[in-house]
Amino acid sequence: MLQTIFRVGDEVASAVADGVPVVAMESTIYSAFGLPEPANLECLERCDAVIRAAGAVPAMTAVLDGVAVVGIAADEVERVLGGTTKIAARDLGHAHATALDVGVTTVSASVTLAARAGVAVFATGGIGGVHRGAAESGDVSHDLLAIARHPVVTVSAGAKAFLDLPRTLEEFETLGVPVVGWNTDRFPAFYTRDSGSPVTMTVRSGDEVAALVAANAELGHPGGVLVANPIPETDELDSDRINTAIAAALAEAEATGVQGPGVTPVVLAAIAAATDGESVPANLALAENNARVGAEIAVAMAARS
Ligand code: PSU
Ligand code: MN
Repeated sequence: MLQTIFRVGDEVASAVADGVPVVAMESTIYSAFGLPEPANLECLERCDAVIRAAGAVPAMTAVLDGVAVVGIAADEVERVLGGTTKIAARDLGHAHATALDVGVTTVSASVTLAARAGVAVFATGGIGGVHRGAAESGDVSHDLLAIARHPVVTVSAGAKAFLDLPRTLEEFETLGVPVVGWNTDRFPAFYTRDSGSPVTMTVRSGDEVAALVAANAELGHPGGVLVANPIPETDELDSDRINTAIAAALAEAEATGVQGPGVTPVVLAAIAAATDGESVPANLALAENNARVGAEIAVAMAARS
């Protein structure tokens, strides 16, 4: 039986102890589940660099040898990116009990572990949510409940583009999660800046997010916040083109009969193929942009405490 269940990397542990801002990151998007090689490593390096440039410390989460880690070290990155088991929050205990070799963490696992490590901000590409046809399939990502449960600010470019975004927003309302637009009153749709749905709250700086978080804590409103950060204008894809690609990708995934956690990789690969690979640089740009905003928020939160 393994003794260690949870480990915080050395650099991240000292940063947390010293009040240096930290930004957590997941590992699923940097694995083959999220991005093809070599774009996955490039994406991680760009996110890492932009967080450091802002004066914060990046902390990727993953499972290694059954141990849930916050703050993967440079010499562990290759192993993590090669991971082929996707780990949501509910899988962490089993991964430990069975001494899983490598597990790549989703948003739900990452916010759970970030909270456990005392890390207040988490940046990703897009979160999971309510799938189209969820009334039939019941496929609603645990990401939503995990964000509601843990006191962590999640920065994302909306949710995965091929979800039912209006229903995802309704679910956040039910769960009591503030969904705040970063310099926008529109909920973004990952590859595009406007999903067609509005958000009811807008923030314009890291200080505003830090003030919002402090106020909710003081008022006893528990859980996290979703900061919806649109892809930069210069990297946005054409919405007709991407929507056509998404429709085709979903049809392709349905034809293969894939279900549950296996759906995303199949759909993302089909979207990349249908956009002649254009979706991949867009994905990198939005992930980097989220890491930048996450760092700004983490710096502002650290300055308040
Ligand atoms: N969005 C993407 N690519 C991904 C994911 C989200 O564009 O790979 C991953 C994230 O790790 C997210 C997870 O937490 O998918 C949600 O998976 P599911 O729908 O199986 O809960
Ligand atoms: Mn799911």
